[in-house]
Amino acid sequence: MEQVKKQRILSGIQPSGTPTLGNYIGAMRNWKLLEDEYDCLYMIADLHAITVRQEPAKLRQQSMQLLALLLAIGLDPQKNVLFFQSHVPQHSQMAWLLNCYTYMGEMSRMTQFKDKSAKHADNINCGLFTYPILMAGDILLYQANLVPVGKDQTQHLEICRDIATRVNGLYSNVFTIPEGYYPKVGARVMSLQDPTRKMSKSDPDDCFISILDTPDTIRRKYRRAVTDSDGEIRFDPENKPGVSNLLSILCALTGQTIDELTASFAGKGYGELKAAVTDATIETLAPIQERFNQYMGDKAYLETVYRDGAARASHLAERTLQKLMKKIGYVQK
Ligand code: ATP
Ligand code: LTN
Repeated sequence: MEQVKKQRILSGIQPSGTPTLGNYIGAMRNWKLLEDEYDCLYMIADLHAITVRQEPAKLRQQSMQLLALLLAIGLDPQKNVLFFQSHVPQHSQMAWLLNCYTYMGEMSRMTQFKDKSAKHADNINCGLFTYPILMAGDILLYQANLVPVGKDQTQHLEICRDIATRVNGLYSNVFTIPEGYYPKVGARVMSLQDPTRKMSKSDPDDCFISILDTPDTIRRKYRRAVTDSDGEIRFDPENKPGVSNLLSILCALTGQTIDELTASFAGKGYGELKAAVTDATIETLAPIQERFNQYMGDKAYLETVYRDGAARASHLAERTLQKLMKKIGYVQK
């Protein structure tokens, strides 16, 4: 029987801290669901991470932890290519080329740039500005069809499609135009302290649940999570962002719908809602944490995974890079 070629998937996560429940619900856990149906590459975006200042020892540790976490959520390194972005030099090379096909005006409209430059006013570097170009290169190098990410990445995906379409228009048939792939619930988990902003791993500690938080910490963080004063459990993100965020997290973790949940909490207080979210979170994270500790204890194995990943990724990336370089007019090596 003729084998149908699987569609390609690429996604990435930055080692800029320990992943949050937002990263897990919005992106990482969906990756596991896709491994049989698609040809998947998952990258630790360590080049992106230095757009914000990182402490060297911490960056190294967070990068290894992230790899162990990808394995701990169940990603099979045979079925998925798991690699560090910095180990595949084609990412930096592609980023330069694409820089020359992207306009300043397009970049200055990016909301993540506006948010991050406000947060890091002392370090508004050029990398922060051109971040989406590096990301576009990540995706286009592998001719990815689908990019599973949280909703906060929609604008970056749009710009990636614009750049790819522009390059295809100039040189014909260089890149596959990728589509975003978003989860139905939990595509944007909000901060526990300011539920009008997304939960982010580089924010202060009490704003997020980390995948590695202990049960006590999880309990404390939810207990202190911001709600409101009207006391009614109802899904209304505009007027009740805190309560709605807790409801969406619970939905995402239990698989129940918002209607089922609000019905089951009728007449109950926020304390009960928080207790339910706490239990569901602890239950979800416990087995991941156990596997994480096992992988972290086996550095030699982690090394074989990332070396093999980089070799496989680099082979694919080189093909696209050479294709584009030839079309641009560079002398072939
Ligand atoms: P940083 O705070 O350093 O910018 P981050 O927490 O935003 O990091 P990334 O590494 O940039 O995380 O993103 C990894 C993946 O997690 C992306 O697919 C992103 O869309 C998703 N993601 C990040 N935050 C959330 C969130 N609050 N809700 C749902 N998905 C999210
Ligand atoms: N910018 C992404 C991380 C990332 C990414 C990618 C995601 C870097 N390169 C390529 C998808 C595809 C983020 O989630 N903040």
